[in-house]
Amino acid sequence: RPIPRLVAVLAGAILATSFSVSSSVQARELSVSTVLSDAFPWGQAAEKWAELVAERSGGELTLRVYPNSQLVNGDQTREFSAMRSGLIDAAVGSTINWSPQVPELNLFSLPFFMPDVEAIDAVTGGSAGEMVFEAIESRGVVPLAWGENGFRQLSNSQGPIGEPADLDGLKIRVVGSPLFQDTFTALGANPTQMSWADAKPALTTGAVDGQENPLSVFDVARIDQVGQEHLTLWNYMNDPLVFAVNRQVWESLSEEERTLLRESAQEAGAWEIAMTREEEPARLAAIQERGVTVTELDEAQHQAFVEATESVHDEWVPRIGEAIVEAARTDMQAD
Ligand code: X2X
Repeated sequence: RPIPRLVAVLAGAILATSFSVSSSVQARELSVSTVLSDAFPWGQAAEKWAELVAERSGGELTLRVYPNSQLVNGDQTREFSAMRSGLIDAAVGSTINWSPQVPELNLFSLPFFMPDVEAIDAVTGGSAGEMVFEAIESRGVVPLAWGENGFRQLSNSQGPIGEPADLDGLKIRVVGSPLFQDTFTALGANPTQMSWADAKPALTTGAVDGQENPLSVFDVARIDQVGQEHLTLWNYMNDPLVFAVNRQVWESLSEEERTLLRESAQEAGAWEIAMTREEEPARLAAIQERGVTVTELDEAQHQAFVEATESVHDEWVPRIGEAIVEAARTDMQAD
């Protein structure tokens, strides 16, 4: 049976050729840094990305997630620099933690600037979002997609906070750029910058009185167990997450791999954003069941916080860039 045999040989040769072409770039593993583990939506976003990439590349390209800021020895504000320099291949990182190196990212930390998820979506999906991605790209890192850590709420061990005066003299743990120092100083508090790794111990010993984080973080990390009995829902800011890759790594990938990596990041991000938002009501209920008192602000109380933090806008809008802030305003109005 010479003919079928020849066909089989030819088919084999074609398969072998295409196999060697697709594996000419050897199976490759990229490191992905996150601050929070997969006990949190943030870590789950990175794991989802890894899962999709492994599946779609048939194992040719894989992502290995390193949570708890371990690739930067716990110092989350160095994650961006480590990714830029190639110490880390990729990351799913918070705008807060990257803002020391990318000042434009402080856009999201302007107090009371983006009031709800519609505003966040209008900005990340609008022209301001594009400008922010360009700002990241101009600093040697390729941004691929958005995720979300969530609206950050204020907790403390001392008493309910319903107006700026209630923050008077409270020691509040903050992270990120000096913008947070300015916000909490403007509110009359005493802010202290420290990493997430140091935050829980500092809350436990009472070295600080309070902190701010999304409900998912408060819930999963059981912040109520370290004396944080009072929670104020003030939606003062939301930190989006950004999926990104070191530029040299990006350039070393094939067009196919880049598309795969980007589309998987976009899907994982959309999935995580939806989940984070859906879970919030149940998380709030769980937190309340544990005995945490929850304060919601009425319009006048909200306005008092807005006015008390106006100086932060005056100080930071020029550093972020008037054009991006203006673009964000337009994006939110168009929404
Ligand atoms: O450190 C925090 O507060 C956290 C976990 O929310 C961030 O990384 C911004």
